[in-house]
Amino acid sequence: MTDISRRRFLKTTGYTAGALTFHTFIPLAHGAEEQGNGILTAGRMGPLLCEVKDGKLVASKNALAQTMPNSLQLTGPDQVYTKARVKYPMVRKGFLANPQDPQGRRGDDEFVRVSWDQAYQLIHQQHMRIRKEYGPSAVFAGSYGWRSSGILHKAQTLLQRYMSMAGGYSGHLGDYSTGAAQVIMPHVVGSIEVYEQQTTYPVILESSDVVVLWGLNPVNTLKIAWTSSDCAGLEFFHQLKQSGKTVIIIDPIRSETAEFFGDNATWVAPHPMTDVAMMMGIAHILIKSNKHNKPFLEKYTQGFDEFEAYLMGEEDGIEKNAQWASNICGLPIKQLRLLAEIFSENRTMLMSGWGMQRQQYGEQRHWMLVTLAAMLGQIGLPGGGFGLSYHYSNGGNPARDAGVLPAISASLGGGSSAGNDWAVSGAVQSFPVARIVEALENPGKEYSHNGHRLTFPDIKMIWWAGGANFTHHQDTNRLIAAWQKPQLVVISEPYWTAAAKHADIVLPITTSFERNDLTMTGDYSNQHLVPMKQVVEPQGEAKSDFDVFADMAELIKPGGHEVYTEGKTEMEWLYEFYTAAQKSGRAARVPMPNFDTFWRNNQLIEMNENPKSAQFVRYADFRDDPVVNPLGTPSGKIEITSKTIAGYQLEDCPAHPTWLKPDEYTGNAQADELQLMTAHAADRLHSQFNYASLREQYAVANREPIWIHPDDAKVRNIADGDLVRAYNQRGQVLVGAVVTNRIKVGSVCIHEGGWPDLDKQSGLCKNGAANVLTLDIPTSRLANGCAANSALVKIEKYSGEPLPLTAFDPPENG
Ligand SMILES: Nc1nc2c(c(=O)[nH]1)N[C@H]1C(S)=C(S)[C@@H](COP(=O)(O)OP(=O)(O)OC[C@H]3O[C@@H](n4cnc5c(=O)[nH]c(N)nc54)[C@H](O)[C@@H]3O)O[C@H]1N2
Ligand SMILES: Nc1nc2c(c(=O)[nH]1)N[C@H]1C(S)=C(S)[C@@H](COP(=O)(O)OP(=O)(O)OC[C@H]3O[C@@H](n4cnc5c(=O)[nH]c(N)nc54)[C@H](O)[C@@H]3O)O[C@H]1N2
Ligand SMILES: [Mo]
Repeated sequence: MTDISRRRFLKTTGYTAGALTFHTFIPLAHGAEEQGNGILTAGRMGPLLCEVKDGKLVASKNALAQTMPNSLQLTGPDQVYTKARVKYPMVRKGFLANPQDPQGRRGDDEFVRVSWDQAYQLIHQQHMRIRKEYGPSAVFAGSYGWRSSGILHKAQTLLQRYMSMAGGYSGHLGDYSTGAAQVIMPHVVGSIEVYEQQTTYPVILESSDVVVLWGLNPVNTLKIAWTSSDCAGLEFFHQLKQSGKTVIIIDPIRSETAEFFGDNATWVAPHPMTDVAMMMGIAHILIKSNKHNKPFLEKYTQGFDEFEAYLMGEEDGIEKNAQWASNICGLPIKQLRLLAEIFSENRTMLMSGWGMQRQQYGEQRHWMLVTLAAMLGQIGLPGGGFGLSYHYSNGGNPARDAGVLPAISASLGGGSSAGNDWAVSGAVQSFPVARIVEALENPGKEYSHNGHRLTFPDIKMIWWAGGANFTHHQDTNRLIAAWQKPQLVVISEPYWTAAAKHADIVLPITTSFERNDLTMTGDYSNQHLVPMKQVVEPQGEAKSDFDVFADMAELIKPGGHEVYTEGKTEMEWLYEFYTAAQKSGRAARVPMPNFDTFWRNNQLIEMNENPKSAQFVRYADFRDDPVVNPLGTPSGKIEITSKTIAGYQLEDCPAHPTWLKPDEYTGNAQADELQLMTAHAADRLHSQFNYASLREQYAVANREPIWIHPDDAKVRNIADGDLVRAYNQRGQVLVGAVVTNRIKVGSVCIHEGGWPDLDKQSGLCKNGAANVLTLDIPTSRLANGCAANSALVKIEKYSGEPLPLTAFDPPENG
């Protein structure tokens, strides 16, 4: 594991200095003949074939040929038929009794079934009252989350479209995924980096000697994509394994990816939250051995000298040498030396995930990673440099020449808009998404964000559609307290999530299997256009978000329904979107049948390969001529020191990459405290499918698993399979012990996404939701990103009452 040696590197990875392996990436097959076997639709996990018997969905599976299995593709029937479905509109009893001045507490009250009309009227009256009394900024419709795939049934956009019609709303900035990276990267390299086409997978297979997976678990995270997966990323990692290239995995957890690579990769396990120190140690070694690329730094970067002075201790008297780094990250000096040597002597691609920037001072991670890559001098060369999206939405799959679908827009009249959901907003005011509880607690408070002074709105109403904020947000107990403040909370959901159970009004929404839609696959590749066909009838009284908000629009003003829908039915919208794609397809020479034929065919359309796109190398233009092709930074170069950030004068984000000691990490833990990691799970998409039968494969003692190192388990007398209580000053959860060498000693992991299920008496979470324990702080006042992976916990064998799990039970009468 951590104890790597030169010999082991050579032996296990077939590494020979300067060796080149040539591989051509083979695109996946169409799988067209299989499509006869079922109804074709799609989800985040890719195009799906659905088997229906007697009007019931009995199985879902991959519709594209694939080498790597994807468990999430099997969840179709569970998604439709789980007992956790919301069947009818429901209202909290204390709210229904007096909507203007509700009694009882959200989360503790009973629910009462009402008709759709009653629910609509209740929401409309209170919404209009609140809007009139407090203005549009009092209505929060940011509604972050991973609603289902599709270009019409986009929950947030549809909510915001309705709210725009009603006169505006408060929205959000950024996301939970890359909150820190997407704000710091524009200062450093002039673009957000995290959602952009990477140097392609074929180029990596052709040209990289060494591939470093720095906090990257693609075997899990490539099971899904934001649009719908084109499934090329998993295939790429399969081929990378076959290629015999040197693969180094830097992660406190021996992840599913590390298991998959087995002897074909080397696992290096630093302490969590210490990568910046580790990278600085490597940087120091490079300078001392004169292996940093001075001509590159001179020509393409700004402010290396200041950084070097800091590294050498001229700023603070502390030299960031290998010994210093080793003390912090827990890796032997000789390993840091070996990494410095391997990185600098070979064509090396530093691929990085995002878990390590979802931490306090998360901005520093990728800033330092880019700095290290700049010192290696390979940015812009085929197969070298760094990449921040290889593990996400198939970021290295080459772009196709495609007919591209537009999508419904949040603004009226515009009809449709292509592009990024996160950016769409008719918001009158917005705040960084992960600061929601801080906002609820502090209406009107000023705070700084990316150099600006902003003010939190005074939120009186929340409508959430398409997100699971009770699982995704940190410090659940603090959230529950703040959640009592608004006068009205509405949740649109297919399922009785914890957020639904803490709402005033819950509306039953269809799953993607119960409505018609369209999607592209591949956020960057646009590889396929897929019909998302309705597979079964809606369950209970479920309606689509589109129908719900169209109905609500009619109450704003007579004729509002027509305005909202622009007079088009579901199928008429799809026809229009498809026709627009057909038009752009014509320009790209993609043959596309007319809509009726396409819809009847029950087949996806594969877009044309483009040999030039397949050879895309990120930053090649910049490297070629930095004067003609400057970066979008003030200097046009890579900013290792940023005058802009220096000007913000932030203690928690200084002018160049800096090692900042986190509040809660192994370096300041008490003897009995452990670092909590909350990685993304293999068999879930966040909280989605926690109710599914896949859970039987990972739950331990019917709770979320907690990974514990044998040494940490032994001193606490915990055995594999035991029920364990994990706790800190913020809360406590019941989890099942997985005692394993696959995690760094001193750390534990509870995967994010378990549904909160708090026991009414003790407050103990019976399902083991990680965020009951996490810290709700901003990464820094530069980005205000989510810092979920920053928490210390204690654990003990559980000896109390065995509490029954109720996470997936609907409320009574539900
Ligand atoms: N501790 C910790 N916390 C984290 C993270 C972490 O690493 N650690 N990661 C963070 C990250 S990166 C993210 S992106 C967030 C994810 O947070 P979310 O995106 O909020 O998580 P999901 O569970 O995917 O929630 C989607 C919700 O939408 C509902 N839904 C699906 N389709 C529809 C639809 O058509 N209409 C409506 N109305 N609802 C629908 C689903 O039932 C589900 O409840 O979590 C964040 N939280
Ligand atoms: N199956 C599945 N796929 C998903 C998701 C899902 O929930 N399930 N979520 C999707 C979403 S919204 C997102 S944002 C992405 C998330 O993608 P990421 O943010 O990259 O995923 P994580 O699992 O949080 O972290 C990746 C790896 O980083 C490691 N890590 C954590 N802290 C540190 C650290 O301090 N140092 C180092 N070196 N490594 C560390 C973790 O152990 C983990 O193996 O995944 C997407 N894909
Ligand atoms: Mo995310």
